[in-house]
This record gives sequence, C-alpha cells and structure tokens, in this order.
Amino acid sequence: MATERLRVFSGIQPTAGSFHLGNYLGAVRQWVGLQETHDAVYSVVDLHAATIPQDPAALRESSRLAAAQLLGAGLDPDRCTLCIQSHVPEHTQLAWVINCLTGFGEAARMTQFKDKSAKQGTDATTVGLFTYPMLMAADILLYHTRQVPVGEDQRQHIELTRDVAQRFNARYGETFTLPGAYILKETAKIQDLQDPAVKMSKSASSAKGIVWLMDEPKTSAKKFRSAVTDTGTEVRYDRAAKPGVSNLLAIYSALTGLTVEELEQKFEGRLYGALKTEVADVFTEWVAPFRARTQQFLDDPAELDRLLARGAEKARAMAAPTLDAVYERVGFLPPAR
Ligand code: ATP
Ligand code: LTN
Repeated sequence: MATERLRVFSGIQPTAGSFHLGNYLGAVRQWVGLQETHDAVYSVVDLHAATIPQDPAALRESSRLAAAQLLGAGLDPDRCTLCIQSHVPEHTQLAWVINCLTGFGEAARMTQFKDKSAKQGTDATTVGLFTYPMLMAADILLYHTRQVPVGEDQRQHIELTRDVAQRFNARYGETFTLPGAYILKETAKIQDLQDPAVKMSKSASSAKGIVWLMDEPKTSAKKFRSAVTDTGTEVRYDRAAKPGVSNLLAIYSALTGLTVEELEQKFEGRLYGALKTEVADVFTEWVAPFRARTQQFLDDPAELDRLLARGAEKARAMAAPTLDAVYERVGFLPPAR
C-alpha cells in the first residue's frame, strides 16, 4: 500500500547573492535529500528579504540566483515544489491572520529580532522585521507542514509557529498541522572560519571567515587554508576545546560522507595544516559541479522563470484550500460568486 509522504517546507532568503557554506550544509543539503522521501515544498522567501532595505534590481537578481543555486544543489522541480514566496499571495494573506493571533510580547521575545534590531537601532528597524516570524509561520502552516529543515538559529521561530497553530486550533477548531524542526546535529551550526565562536552568517561573518559558494573556488580554498584553528596539535572532534578543528571536521564529514571518527583516524599523527589543506581540496572538488549547474540555470533565465511559474502554480494549489478554510473559520464573509 502506498504510504503518504510527510510534507516538508523550508525557505531561504535571497539576500546576499551567493549562498554560504552554512546555508548549504545547515539547510539546503537536507532539502535535496528530503525531496526523495518527502513531499517537499521550498521557497525563495523574497518577502522576508524585504524586511531590510533591498535594491530592487539586486533583489530580483538575487531571487533568480537563489533559485538557480537551489537547482544547482540538486533540487529537481519534478520531485519537489520550488517557488518564489511573493508569487504565492496566500503567504501574505495568512500572515495577517497569524499577526492577529500572536501576542506582542511573544513576538518581542524572538532572539533573532532582538539581535538584529539591536544592531540596526530602533529607527532603522522595520515593523516588517518584527512580524518576520509570523510570515514564516504562515509559510509553514499553509502547507500543513510536518517537518521544517533549517539550521539551529531557526528553532525558536518554529516553536512560535507551533504555539500559534495550537492557539488557532483551540480557538477555531482543528485546522493546522503542528510542524517540528528538522535539524541535523552535525551541521546545525557551521561556524565562521576566522572566529569559530560565531556562526557563519552573511551579516556577522568576517570576509575571510565566510565561504561563498559562488566565489572562485581558489578564493574559498585560501580561506580554508588560513582557517583559525586551536591550541594543541591533535586533530580531534571536541566542540568545546577545539571549536576551529571541530568545525573543519564537521564540514569535511558532511561533504564526503566520512564519519568524524574515520576522519580522526585518517589524521592521526598529522597536523592541523594537513586537515586545512584537505578540506580546501574536498570543498573545491564539491563546489565545481555545483557552480557549473547553477550557471546553466542562470544562462537560461526564461527556462528558470518557467520552472518558477510552474512551482508557484503547484504551491498555490496546495495553499489556497488552507487559506479558504482559515478565512471561513475566522469569520470573514466570503465574497458572493
Ligand atoms: P543571516 O545570518 O544574515 O540572518 P543567514 O546567513 O542565516 O542570514 P538565511 O537565509 O537566514 O541566512 O538562512 C537560510 C538557512 O540557512 C536557514 O535554514 C538557516 O538556519 C541556515 N543557516 C544559516 N547560517 C547557518 C550556519 N552557519 N550553519 C548552519 N545553518 C545555517
Ligand atoms: N527565516 C528563515 C527563512 C524562512 C523559512 C520559512 C524557513 C522563511 N520562511 C519557513 C523555514 C520555513 C531563515 O532562514 N532565516
């Protein structure tokens, strides 16, 4: 008997142009794997990107580039649904209902909002940034998502999504499916190569500590070779005592499929320099075909746009019935037909 596949949903912002290695290992790699076993819906969340100022032409270009990179990483539009968030208006429509169900204090506790708004100052912080998690909740709930593959930094937003979904269900009757975070421990948090105490991030990383997938591989290889490691000489996985070495081992392991134990054995008696050089080589080998595939999609924007239009159509067919049910339960008067 055919069993129904569990729904997964995730999104990525088209903000910096190229994805970085943390985005890939923390999230996108899982997206590619899950399309084989799950009913997967993925979105380039341009509405989320608009929570901070974006140049219009650059935002359009980044959205295409994000979609091309997702396809380059191995998403197959015949195996999953890939869309641009703003092509599916139900996201914004549901977000309003979620906004009206979320407490101000509850939203104000989101650590990502607190961090980002503290960095920008209140005057530069938009109300959009404040309501970002409620739009994310709408993204997830529209598709009756069971699992959300993301990096560790998104866990709190998924917990908020569950809370709000439960509140809606209690108030209006069973409507939403409760989602859970799908976070792989090993790659939940890829650290900055220059400062292994902080996560690799487009907003926080130093230029030399962040590996951009679309950079020339030579540039990235150099960053690996000059990664900050720890005191001592032994190549051993120990996040507390050896954060730099552990980060490199996690990256090596994720890119090759070798376990951390196998890698520790492989590097027994060898110094940190050998590890750095090999990670650089492993990355270079992995990234070349990724970049070539991404470039193929970029070279044919008409085909890319066609794929995205088909994705939006598939996504809307799933999202519209959820929104209809929500509107009906909340008590919005349906327009006469
Ligand atoms: P920023 O830190 O500037 O907000 P970002 O680099 O986290 O941006 P996003 O587009 O917000 O990028 O994240 C896309 C996905 O990548 C999310 O699932 C996020 O959890 C994951 N991710 C981002 N950085 C890392 C990291 N260093 N390690 C693991 N996963 C990560
Ligand atoms: N906030 C997420 C991006 C995002 C997302 C989502 C992730 C927007 N909507 C829905 C999972 C599910 C981030 O990566 N920073």
